[in-house]
Amino acid sequence: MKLSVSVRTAAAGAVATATLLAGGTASAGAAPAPAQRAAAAPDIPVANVKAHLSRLQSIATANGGNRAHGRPGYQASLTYLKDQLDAAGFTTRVQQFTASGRTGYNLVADWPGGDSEHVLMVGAHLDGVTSGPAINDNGSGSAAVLETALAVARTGYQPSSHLRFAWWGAEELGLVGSRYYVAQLSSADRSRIDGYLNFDMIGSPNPGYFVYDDDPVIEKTFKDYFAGIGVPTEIETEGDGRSDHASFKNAGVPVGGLFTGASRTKTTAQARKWGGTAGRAFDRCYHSSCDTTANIDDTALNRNSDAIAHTVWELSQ
Ligand code: DTR
Ligand code: ZN
Ligand code: ZN
Repeated sequence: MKLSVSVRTAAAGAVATATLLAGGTASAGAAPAPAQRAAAAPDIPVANVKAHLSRLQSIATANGGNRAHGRPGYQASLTYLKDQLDAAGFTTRVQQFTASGRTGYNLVADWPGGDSEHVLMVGAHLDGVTSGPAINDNGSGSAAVLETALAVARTGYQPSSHLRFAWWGAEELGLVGSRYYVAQLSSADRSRIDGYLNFDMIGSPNPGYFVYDDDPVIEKTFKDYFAGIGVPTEIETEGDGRSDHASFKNAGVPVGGLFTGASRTKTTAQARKWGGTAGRAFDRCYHSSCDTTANIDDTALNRNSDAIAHTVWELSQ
């Protein structure tokens, strides 16, 4: 499956429509279709994303202090998201699996409509470690993906691609939930997935702005967004194989994603371009009990949430 992009410019002005073509090839010499103005993604209210994080924090507090695989806090987190998605009109399903002797769950939410032969998937792992509420890792990605899905519903967005959102269980045990999901797909269903976008730690308190360097079309879409808001980015080099995009990449699906950093230390050069504190980890609370709602940089969460929406709209038109 190869992603390719055809960019058409409208006769009236340089409005380019980026169309994600998966596998298809435009027939040579065909008259360009009339350009349509690309629908612009809505702003994602960071207050809404933070409200989801507060709920996830409360869920952890009420369930032994964590949202880990096989624990009550994970189930309660999944129920919170599923209720929101059901109310917004998504078709949701909970996929069950076993890991380390405990039952795990993936939450998959399809937005009705779009071409079922061309699916764009957007995901984040919903589980955390047992040591704390896991708000940056990975409440941040889960909440931003949820709010992007809710924005699709709020705006009544009807893209040409079919949109599928997913929240994975047991990522911290070794990408178990996403591996299970991919393994359960028929080869036909796997080939219908044009791309998978992964968001795992996107609100780190001493943030960097990293873009996965996997599929070039997806990477460019993210990098162009950040360039458009004047934020320099770097290629993500730490995460290969360390989050759920690997489950899809290993199956030949084009992948991409964003990351704001974990336990590695921000350099002086990085602090110069991004601000924050050189010589300090991007997230000092990575996998620790202090990964709470206080462990989030609102600007990074806001920028990445808007980048997610922009890229979903851009790649699904
Ligand atoms: N979020 C971490 C996995 C991880 C560590 N570095 C990266 C870089 C890019 C994506 C993910 C990661 C975890 O779930 O433990
Ligand atoms: Zn983790
Ligand atoms: Zn993570």
